[in-house]
Formats: sequence, structure tokens, C-alpha cells
Amino acid sequence: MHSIYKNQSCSPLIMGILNITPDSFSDGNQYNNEDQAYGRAVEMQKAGVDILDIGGESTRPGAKDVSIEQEIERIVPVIQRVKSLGIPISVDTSKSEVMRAAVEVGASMVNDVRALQEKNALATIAELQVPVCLMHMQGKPRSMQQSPQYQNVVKDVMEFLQKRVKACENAGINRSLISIDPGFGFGKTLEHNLELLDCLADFLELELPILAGLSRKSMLGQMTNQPVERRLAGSLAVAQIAMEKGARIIRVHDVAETNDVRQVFMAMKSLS
Ligand code: 7PJ
Repeated sequence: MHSIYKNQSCSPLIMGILNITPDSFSDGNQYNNEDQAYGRAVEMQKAGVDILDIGGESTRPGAKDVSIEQEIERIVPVIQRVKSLGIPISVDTSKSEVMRAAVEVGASMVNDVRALQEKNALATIAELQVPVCLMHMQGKPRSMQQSPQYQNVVKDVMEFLQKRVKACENAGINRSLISIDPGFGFGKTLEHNLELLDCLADFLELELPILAGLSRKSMLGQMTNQPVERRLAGSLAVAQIAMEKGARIIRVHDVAETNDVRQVFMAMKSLS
């Protein structure tokens, strides 16, 4: 297994979200310059982050498209600045040119909500040989929440991920580089999201690290009636559940608090 996923104690890894976008739903416009992004990365490092996920494209429902140049302009200076901290950096993108530019300046992982389905993405990862997270999404960000439909959400998502893993292997990407993600909130109703979380351990069957991104998402708002800035408690509850179900990477905004959840989880695990 690739070093980014290797972890002797089997402790889940915390991926901290660093969005460099003017329109992200929860921290949009707070870190859109290098100094602020750097400051936030330092904070997350102190809080126990394992991987920084840097993104320049908002994928929230209705978000505007971003050009290749714009995305590169947003993230490259931030990666250059932040890499001195020595934290592994993941780049949250679907564009092959952005993947390449980010890896050139120091990113060591690609997180793709479109599971390498965009032009040249498979070939680029095969060439760069970096770890990659394949996420499931139904539809496109602009319209994905309009009427999500599945025969059987767990089975459908699993089949999609299996197909994308195969496509990766056929393109020359080693299985040891791949992690998988059911894509909470990406073309899913609350019921779909809850079923996926309940059955998250079923995905262990694929024998690949599972990444779970639930932090502050609208499914938490639907359950708790809280606005996005008051979804910390809900986010921690689902982070704990994801850890129990075997997720290896938890993608979050609130690193310090999630780290406490991880400590409790590991303490309980050490008993068994
Ligand atoms: C996810 C993501 C997720 C992965 C976003 C948000 C929306 N990447 N990028 N998994 N979500 N792998 O943070 O709410 O769930 S952007």
C-alpha cells in the first residue's frame, strides 16, 4: 500500500479542507489569498491534520464553472507556500492540467469528485503515479440534487466505483494508489446518504481505503435543522460513525475537534 495510506496503528487519517474558492458553501471567500490559506494550514497542522486537501473549484450545487487557468492560478501559489509545512497535499480537481500543475509544485495526491472521467485524467494519473481518490457522483454539480434516483444506492455506487477502479487498472494505475469514496451529498437524497453511511463497511469488500466526506454537509442540516456554521456536532457524530464503519480517511473542516473524536475512537479500539 502506498505510503500516504500506510499507518501502523491503523488510525484513521484526517484530511483537512482548504478551499481556495470565492463561492464554496461553508468557507468560501475566507482563504482566497496565500497568506490566509497558509495561516489556516498552520492551524490545521497544530490540530493534527494528516493530509491537506486543496481545491480551486467549488462543486456545491449551482456553483459556477472555473477555467483551467483560473483553477491553476488559485491553487499553485497556495501549494507552493504550504508545502514548506511538510504535510502531504492532495489536490481536489477533475482537470488533468490542474492535476499535473499541482503535482509539479508539490501535491502528492489527487482527489477527484469525477473519478478520473474527464478528458486525459486517467492517462495523467497513470503517468504521474500519485495516489488518487475516486468519488461517486450522480449527475453534475449544477443539477445533481434535482432528483437523485437509484435502484439500490449501495449496490449502484459500489458498481460504479468497481468500474472506475477497473478503468484505472486498465490505464496502468496500480491498485495500491487508489482510494474510494461514496460521495456523500453528490446526487443523493438524505435517505440515500444515510443508507450509504449505514452500509459504509460494505465498501471494505473492494479492499481499498475508504474516504468519507460528510463535514458540514446539507444532510446534517436536514437532520438537525442547523445552518452550515452550526453543524460541528453533527459533523463529529458522522465522523465517529464513519470511523467505526472502517473509513481510513475523514475529510473535514474542523480538524482539532475531529482529532479528539479520533483519540476517543483509538482508545476504545485499543481495548479490543
Ligand atoms: C467531497 C470532496 C467528498 C471527496 C467535496 C464539500 C463539497 N472530495 N470534495 N469527498 N466533497 N473525496 O466539501 O461539502 O465528500 S466538496
